[in-house]
Amino acid sequence: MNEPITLNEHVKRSGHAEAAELAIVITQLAVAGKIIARELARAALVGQLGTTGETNVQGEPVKKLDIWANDVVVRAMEETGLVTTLVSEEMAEPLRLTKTGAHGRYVVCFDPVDGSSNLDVNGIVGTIFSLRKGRETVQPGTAQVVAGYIMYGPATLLVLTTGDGVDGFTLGPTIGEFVRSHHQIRIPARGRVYSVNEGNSTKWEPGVRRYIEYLRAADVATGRPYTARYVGSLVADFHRTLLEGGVFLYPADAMGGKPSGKLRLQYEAAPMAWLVEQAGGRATTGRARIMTIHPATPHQRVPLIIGSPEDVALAEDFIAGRK
Ligand code: AFP
Repeated sequence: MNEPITLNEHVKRSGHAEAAELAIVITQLAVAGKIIARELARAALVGQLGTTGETNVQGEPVKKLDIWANDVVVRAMEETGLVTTLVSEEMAEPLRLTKTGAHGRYVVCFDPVDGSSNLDVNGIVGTIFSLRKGRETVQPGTAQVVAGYIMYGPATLLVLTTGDGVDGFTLGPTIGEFVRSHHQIRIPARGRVYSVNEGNSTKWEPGVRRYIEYLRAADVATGRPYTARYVGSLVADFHRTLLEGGVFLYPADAMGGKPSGKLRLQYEAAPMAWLVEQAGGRATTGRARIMTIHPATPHQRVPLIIGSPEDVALAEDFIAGRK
């Protein structure tokens, strides 16, 4: 059993130079997470499921809860007085927060309800967030000062890094506080699970196809075949990979359609990349480290291979033709 410590206290004690400011922003993100968790639990009863009939900047159908949750996070960030700019999956253009004034120091990139295709089937979804300094709306993963996600599952769990390892905080439903439940998470060096949308396998490049075939082949000495797990919600698939090891892939669609994969660099791939690296893992496009990619546009997509260091290295070997 870990020492019972709240999220707020954990961040304040972190020794980070900007701990007091970061605690304000993270606490407000946590407040947004509590409000979203409550709404998810009752959405079917209050007519909040289903789509609005519109499509977002990615050309995907917009769910009612996507828009509602986006607004919750925007208002929570406005209240901090510290955030200059917001980049969200649900907003075509970055939003400048005019109320912030001279104290504004951070850009927040976020996906309010990631995995929203799971909403109508009561599946796990999450909120992903990432803080960078200044006002610039395109910055590499190495510029992050906070990255994390809130996972709305059987329990609501907030997982966070400020550059000093990865910690998880479970929302105590009766006390209404995020309390540290996972201290200094480390990803296993190697896992036994692979996670990928195999429905896309005919579109993958040959190296990715050969890698997945390798994982499926039986070989006791190397712990194969691996088991497959795929939720279709990055937060859920990443969280399992972080705790149990293995590899998650959303590769490029080499045959057209999605040459950069599907996932968004600034508010999906980069925050997960920093988290996994802080836990001892790796994140790559297959050819380049995710953390050092400079986005050309706020909503840029990127192929993602992420997880246990030995599994990700092997995937890179297959893609480079070394295996
Ligand atoms: P949605 O928010 O549209 O459900 O997309 C979720 C997501 O961005 C990410 O959370 C998943 O890992 C990935 O897409 C799943 O994509 P596929 O449905 O193409 O497998």
